[in-house]
Amino acid sequence: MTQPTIAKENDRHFMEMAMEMAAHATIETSPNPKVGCVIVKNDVVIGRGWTQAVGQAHAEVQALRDAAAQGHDVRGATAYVTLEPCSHYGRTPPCANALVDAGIARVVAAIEDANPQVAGRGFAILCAAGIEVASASDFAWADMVLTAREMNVGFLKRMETGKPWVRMKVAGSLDGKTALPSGQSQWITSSAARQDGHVWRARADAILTGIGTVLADNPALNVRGIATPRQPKKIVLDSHLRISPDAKLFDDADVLIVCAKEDASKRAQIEERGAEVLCIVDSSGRVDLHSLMLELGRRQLNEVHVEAGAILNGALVDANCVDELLVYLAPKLLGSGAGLFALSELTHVDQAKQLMFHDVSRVGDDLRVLARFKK
Ligand code: AOF
Ligand code: ZN
Repeated sequence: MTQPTIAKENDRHFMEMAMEMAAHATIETSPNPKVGCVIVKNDVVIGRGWTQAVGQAHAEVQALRDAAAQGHDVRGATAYVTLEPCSHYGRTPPCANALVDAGIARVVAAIEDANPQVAGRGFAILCAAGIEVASASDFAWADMVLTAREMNVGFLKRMETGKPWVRMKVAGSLDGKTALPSGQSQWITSSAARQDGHVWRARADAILTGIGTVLADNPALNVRGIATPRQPKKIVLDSHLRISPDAKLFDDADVLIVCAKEDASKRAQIEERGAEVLCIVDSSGRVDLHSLMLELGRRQLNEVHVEAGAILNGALVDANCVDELLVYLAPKLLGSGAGLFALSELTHVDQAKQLMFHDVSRVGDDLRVLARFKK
């Protein structure tokens, strides 16, 4: 790679614009990453683009088309992209070739694409064609690297580990209770916080829950009250296939029931409702959570949103299957009642699961905390 280590005067500004372009990409790009691109000539932006719905144009191609549609000549221009241009024939042809063919002279990309089919090959194609290439790390733009990674936290985790990014939503009183001992839980957090929860459901590729929650609440488990171009997949962990075929969640979208024990007649009833049944069992006869996550990764789910009860929450956290907690806390005390996580008992405080606060904000009357597990 030709490696200029000093950024040009407006490089940061134009990369920030490329980041803004990426923010226009919708969840319909999934499983593809959200990418933004601006093409700049003589310090003037002549093309803008962002990743379209899966199977359609990538950001670079959109930006080249935008420049062409306005009659601009992109030869000799610089392309700023939030991710390394792709090098492979996937659902669409390689963006690196499109940039070369268009006569782009310089490419500044925020980060390398962790997709093993790309992983540096996009940069190599550009360099081989004599294009000057730089990445945010060449310029020591640590903040840009973080922002670019954050945009595609699920895609990058899946590419790096084969598993989706798992975000677990919990809501409770300030003393960490989700329900009274009677089971009553409606409502502890405010409607603003519950609505905010739908925004997080909407950005996920799947919503995952346990059979306990389905039997207790009969949730629809879909996105409501906000516009979304598609509903996430619904996944229920139901070891013994106890779900009723009349459960509300079968009414729409794509449903996957994960069990640990075959039951042909129950399977047939569930399949009759248009859902899929998958048996993934571990050596102790329970759903194998790690194999499940790998399976969800194989199915190209980037982000999984968990909304479950304390038992499944605890099992997923104990198995280190969770990346992030999304916690809503109401300014109330309930005293006794169910907690947020049924974790295995520790013998020493040093064994506590370690997290870092990623974001803390107020939503309506409640507090919203995003905390990430330390790896
Ligand atoms: C880019 N620009 O805007 C995006 C990229 O099946 P395809 O052809 O759509 O390729 C998908 C892969 O392309 C995806 O896994 C990721 O590696 C890359 N995404 N690349 O140059 C873009 N969205
Ligand atoms: Zn591409």
